[in-house]
Amino acid sequence: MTNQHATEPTSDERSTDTTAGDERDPLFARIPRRDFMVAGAATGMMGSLAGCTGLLSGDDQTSAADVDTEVPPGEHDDYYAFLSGGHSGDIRVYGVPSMRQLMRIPVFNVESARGYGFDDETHEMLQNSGGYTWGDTHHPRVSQTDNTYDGEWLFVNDKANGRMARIDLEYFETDAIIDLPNHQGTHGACALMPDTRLVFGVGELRVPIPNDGRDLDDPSEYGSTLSAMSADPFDHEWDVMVDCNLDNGDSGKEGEWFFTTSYNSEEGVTEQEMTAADTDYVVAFNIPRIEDAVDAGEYEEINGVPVVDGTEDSPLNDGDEPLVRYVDVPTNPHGVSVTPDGRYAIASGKLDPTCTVIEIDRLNEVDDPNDAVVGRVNVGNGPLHTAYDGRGHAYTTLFVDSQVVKWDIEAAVDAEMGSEDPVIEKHDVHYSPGHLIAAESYTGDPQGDWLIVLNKLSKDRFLPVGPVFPENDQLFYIGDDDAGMELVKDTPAYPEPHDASIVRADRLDPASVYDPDDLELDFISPDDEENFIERDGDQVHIEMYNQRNHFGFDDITVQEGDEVTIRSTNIEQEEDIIHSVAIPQHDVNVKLAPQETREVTFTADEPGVYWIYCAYFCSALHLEMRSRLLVEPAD
Ligand code: RUQ
Ligand code: CUA
Ligand code: CA
Repeated sequence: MTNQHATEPTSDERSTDTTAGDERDPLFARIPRRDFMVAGAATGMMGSLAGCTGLLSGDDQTSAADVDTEVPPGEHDDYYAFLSGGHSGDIRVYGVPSMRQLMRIPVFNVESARGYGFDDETHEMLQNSGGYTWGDTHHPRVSQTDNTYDGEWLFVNDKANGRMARIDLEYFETDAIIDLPNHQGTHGACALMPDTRLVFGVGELRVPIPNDGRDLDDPSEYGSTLSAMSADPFDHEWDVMVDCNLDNGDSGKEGEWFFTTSYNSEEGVTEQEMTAADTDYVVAFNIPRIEDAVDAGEYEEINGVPVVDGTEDSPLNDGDEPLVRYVDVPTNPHGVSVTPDGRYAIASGKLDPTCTVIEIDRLNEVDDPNDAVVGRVNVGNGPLHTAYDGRGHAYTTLFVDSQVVKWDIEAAVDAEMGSEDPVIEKHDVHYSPGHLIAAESYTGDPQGDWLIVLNKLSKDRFLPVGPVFPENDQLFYIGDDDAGMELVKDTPAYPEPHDASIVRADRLDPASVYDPDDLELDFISPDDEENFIERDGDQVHIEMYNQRNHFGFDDITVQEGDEVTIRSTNIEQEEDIIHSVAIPQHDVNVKLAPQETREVTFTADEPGVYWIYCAYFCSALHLEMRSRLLVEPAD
């Protein structure tokens, strides 16, 4: 419809660029798109042949074989990585460095292996948050205490429907979802550091607020909001509204500032309009001041949410203590992340080859927020996201160049604006990386050993599987600054992971069996008199336990048209023995981990015999673990 932006490759260009890894000479295929000036032509070429266009000489390159990513049978990984599943709507749990996928946690999707969305509780949770059958998870963030992962919660956004979800990391299950009524598309997600006092969802798409039919074709009246939730209980507290759009977000480390990018300062609705200006914003929200405004009643209630006016012309932004500050940064910035020491917020330029460094303390000192910009480093084409190793280095993905660039943060502050000098090394990735994440990069103390780069394309990397390719999540070892970044693993991933959080394994303490006290429903033990079938009109209530190798009842007889509720408990004490209650042709699929109780309600609308079976292979007599639902015809 509109012209391709100059810095975005057309699909033809991109395919030329990314076939460079095959038998064609990678050097010459890639050279026009590569930035060798940093390294000087000679080292650049050598580096490129080794897959690395860094300042390091070829001799210093260690091969991947020097880094041990093998986790032998029977041994555990050092880290958990939580990857968002994108439009799969889930979270994937990997072990690092093995990159073995350990588990998936359904969030916004209905998922049959875990019975998620089938039992009454999870079904109602999805229904009560909009009733959608899918979501688009991008940014999984683990709760922190004192800027360190505490292993309690994981929060993630739904870019599709404007929601935020909370995952309980004791049970690795989604336990709450909030529908954010003033959002159409929640993109960024992050908690307020250092202690996860609030959780933020960043509203990306500008709409009329409230979006009730007013101002349909008057985009100047549209806005977007930053939504704040309390972590526990997980409740929506307030929104703050801006005129521009909001994109990614990250928190300062001191509980004061929260940062988002905005790529649509133009308030446009077409690609051309949204890329018209030379600069857009990093939007800096002063959280204590916004909370004071809420406490003082300086808000309008919209869709039941207190909405504070943080627009550029808001009276609340006049004077010495503005609620929201708008810092100009080059064209259509994307990621923003705060350095581990809490000093700087770094925004990636996306359509501009630079990352902008904002000194956070200065936001309270300067009259013009642009005076808080203390550095701008030329990193390469299409910078999207930045991660940290805790040794003063930043790692930024270059979507267009298909590289990761490592650079020195303080050198960027010392260098002239726009300089390439702070760049230390560039390494090819395969291909078109979005996010990257280093171990504990979002905390005050990154571990500095592993880095995962989440590539959008995986041309030529894996056996062909038809026209939909897997993503490629590439693992790098970054623990040796002399050797440079080392690519050690390609990991195919079902579409489409976006961001991730990597957490040291010893910070989590998941349960292997449910504690019945934590359940929503009362646990049923086999000795209880409660193992019963009860009828009230056409409502049948069944309480039963499961254990190897039988259900609480050998058969259950109901009448055609009855509404049947089965509350079922897995009374096994032994870990890893899962049972389920599956009923053919009734869409019943409840999964029960040891000591778990769930309930499911359905209508027995067709007379006949229906075998109730257990879908998890739980014992040698798993196939014999069954019961009959007998539906008698109505007369
Ligand atoms: S942002 S497109 Cu994480 Cu790069 Cu969602
Ligand atoms: Cu229980 Cu199979
Ligand atoms: Ca723009």
